[in-house]
Amino acid sequence: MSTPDIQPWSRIEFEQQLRAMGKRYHIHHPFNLRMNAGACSPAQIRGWIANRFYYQFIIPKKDAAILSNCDDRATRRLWIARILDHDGYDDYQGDAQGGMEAWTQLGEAAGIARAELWSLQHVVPAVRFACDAYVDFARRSPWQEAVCSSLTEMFAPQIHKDRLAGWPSQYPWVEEQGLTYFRTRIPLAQRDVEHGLAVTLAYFTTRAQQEHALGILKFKLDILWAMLDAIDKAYPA
Ligand code: AHQ
Repeated sequence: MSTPDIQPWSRIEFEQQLRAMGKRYHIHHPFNLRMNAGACSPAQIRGWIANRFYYQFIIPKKDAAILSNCDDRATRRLWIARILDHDGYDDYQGDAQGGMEAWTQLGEAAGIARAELWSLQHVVPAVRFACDAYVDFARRSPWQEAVCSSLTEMFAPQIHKDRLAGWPSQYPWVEEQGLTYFRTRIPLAQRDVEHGLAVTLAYFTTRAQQEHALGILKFKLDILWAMLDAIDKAYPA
């Protein structure tokens, strides 16, 4: 007897299911909880900045992989903004400097020189593997699946707001202008999630496809979680 076709979730239910995955977001990781409580040492903050730089470093490659797989011009016209947001555009000054430049300023504000950060010398193996797995997923997956994996940013505004609220008093030794990245990322994340959700809710339509989308999001949540596992182990004090 064939299994009864399970009804697909409505778009509202599907979005609720996606958002319920937030319980696995790395905002709940012990390292992030300690960071948010002001309990990280300067070495742990610097280690986190230097390792998370590699994630920022691969994002443009990940997004270029999605573009290279995408045959829909309207999507590419929107998606290309993500690369410019990170690599910069026009005169590369002010907000046009790009997220990687802002993250470099975060490093300098915490005492990590530009050349040291960009050397990637501090990136621990498991962070590199997790980030490279994200790029590889984007290269080999249908572009809509890779778009779905970016939806971990549904939960990102809060994690940036926590840093903006906490770091000035918890980590006063990090110069204030270093926090620019967190401030500028919030509206960009909200814009990107709006587009990513529209693609995801429209593409995954059967119940099996919707469950597959949850699995894709779990994969990406695990990437973020594994990065903090590795950073936590590499910087115990
Ligand atoms: O700074 C982040 C960023 O630019 C992105 C792009 C997006 C993607 O395409 O997967 N995800 C993401 C995230 C950024 N910051 C992370 C953080 O904790 O600061 C969160 C991360 C995400 O939630 O996926």
